[in-house]
Amino acid sequence: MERTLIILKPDAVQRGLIGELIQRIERRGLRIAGMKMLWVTRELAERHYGEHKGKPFYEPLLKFITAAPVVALVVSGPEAIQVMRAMMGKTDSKQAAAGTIRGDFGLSNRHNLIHGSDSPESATREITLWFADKEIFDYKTPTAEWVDPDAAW
Ligand code: D4T
Repeated sequence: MERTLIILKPDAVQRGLIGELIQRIERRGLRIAGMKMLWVTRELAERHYGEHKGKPFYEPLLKFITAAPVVALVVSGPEAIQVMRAMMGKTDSKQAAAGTIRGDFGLSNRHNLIHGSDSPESATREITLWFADKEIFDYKTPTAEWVDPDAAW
């Protein structure tokens, strides 16, 4: 079982896509283990996107992610990191395949609707950065074993 940090970015919230995007996550069979709305501070944005400091898109990216509220989720499930990355599509929404979240709703590299951790190491770091332990819930759902009988739900 894997956990990943998902952020519905300010463009998704502004465009009224919170429900649509969460519905896709639930329909896939993944479990929402934590969820909250927050207005990202400059400090949190800098810590989250630290690896991009110095790149030309860094300042515009920080300005964007702090411009309006976001919805942050911890999503769990078998291979949740890769499953979510595939559902999101390529970073540049113009290149993202139809059927993916970015490919269905986006046209921008920066305003690309959703963030998902890209590795187990990133997921651990990002979940710790965005969520307190008590905000993450470990619970069972009766349908999980019908979604994937081989997973350690
Ligand atoms: P995130 O981290 O938001 O899920 O995006 P990705 O994992 O898909 O992409 P990334 O880390 O390479 O980029 C982080 C963030 O920066 C924005 N960005 C990226 C941008 O505005 N211009 C660019 O040229 C690139 C490469 C989009 C996502």
